[in-house]
Amino acid sequence: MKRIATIQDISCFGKCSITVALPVVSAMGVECCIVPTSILSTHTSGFKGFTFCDVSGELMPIAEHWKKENIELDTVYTGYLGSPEQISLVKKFIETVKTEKTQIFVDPAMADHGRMYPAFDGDFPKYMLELCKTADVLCPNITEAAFLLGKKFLREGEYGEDYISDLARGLASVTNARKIVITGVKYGDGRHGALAYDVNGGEQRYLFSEDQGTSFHGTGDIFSAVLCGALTKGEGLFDATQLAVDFTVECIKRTLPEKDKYFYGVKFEECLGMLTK
Ligand code: PXL
Repeated sequence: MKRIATIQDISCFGKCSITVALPVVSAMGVECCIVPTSILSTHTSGFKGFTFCDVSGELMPIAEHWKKENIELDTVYTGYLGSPEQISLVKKFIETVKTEKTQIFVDPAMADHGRMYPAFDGDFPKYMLELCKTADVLCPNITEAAFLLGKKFLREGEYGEDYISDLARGLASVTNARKIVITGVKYGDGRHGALAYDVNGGEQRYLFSEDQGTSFHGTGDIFSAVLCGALTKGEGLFDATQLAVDFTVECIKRTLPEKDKYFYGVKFEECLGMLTK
């Protein structure tokens, strides 16, 4: 069995980060070790007065213990991190636990729809970029890719294929990542998907499904978890990306009839069967 360690927050309510990574990765038949960085009462988008408890002081003791026990990881997968200090601890964690065969997968979860998430300021991308530099695989949405590169964010309707592929190429030039997937790509023609760029192979492909005309919180985390699980299992970049696109769209479709009730996160639970196959 392959093994992933995922480092993210636990949002007790809200279906994102660890509470989706663990079931998704497990459903794919990959062992998932969880390393929580913070515990929040809810995620930070759409809720007021959420609690936040930083537990990242445990990161290095966990890493040191795993190293002593020779626990080997196929992939380290990072998602939402609560502060620049947590980012720097995560870098140390990775240095401690990684071996030659460990793949580093970074989802720089920090922004969407042209805006930073509420807990972050405009300096945050510069810290996140430092973590991205340690990655083999990067999976930002369009906003995150633009902010990491200090480029102007363009909305759907304002950008074309050149803008998206320039983001991917830009990230390849400022990091060592060899696989770059940019999510949330829409051209206003009924398609919604991602650009996958295989840097070493010099090939990029757009992988699409049908746009459902709305967005839900947590779908970026679901997309990353599927992509990370599939790549860890040895799936090729383009097939892995297509699976992540299809699964995410399926989750959105399931949730649409109760759109307002589930604004905080999609009904991914009802779709997990698609991943166990
Ligand atoms: O889905 C990304 C995410 C994860 N964790 C927390 C968040 C968010 C996005 O807002 O607030 C705590």
